Amino acid sequence: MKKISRTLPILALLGMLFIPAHADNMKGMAGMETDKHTPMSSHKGQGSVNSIDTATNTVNLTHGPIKSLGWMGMTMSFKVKNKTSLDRIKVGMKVDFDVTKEPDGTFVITTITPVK
Ligand SMILES: [Cu+2]
Repeated sequence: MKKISRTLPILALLGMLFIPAHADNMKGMAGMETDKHTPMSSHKGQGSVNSIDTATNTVNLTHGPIKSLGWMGMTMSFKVKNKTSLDRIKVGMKVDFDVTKEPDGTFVITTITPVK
């Protein structure tokens, strides 16, 4: 019994450390963070392409941290504003992209290009 009562609090603590990290980050993505004052500002990111959906103009990226947005690196999907920029990229490519926050709070890629 002694052993259990010592281990459980440690497990609970570990859970608290690991679970909220990504949840907090996704809150920022949903537009609940602080950059309301600069809604159309552009942020530069870099990542690799996991999938491209030309029917919905959506691209799934694993991107690195974007400091100007307070984002950690993660895998997520973005709408791409300029259809034709999807013609230049392929699954597996490393890409540079610009992302802006729309008035409705969603994040949209304006330009996406292969890393030179
Ligand atoms: Cu993200």
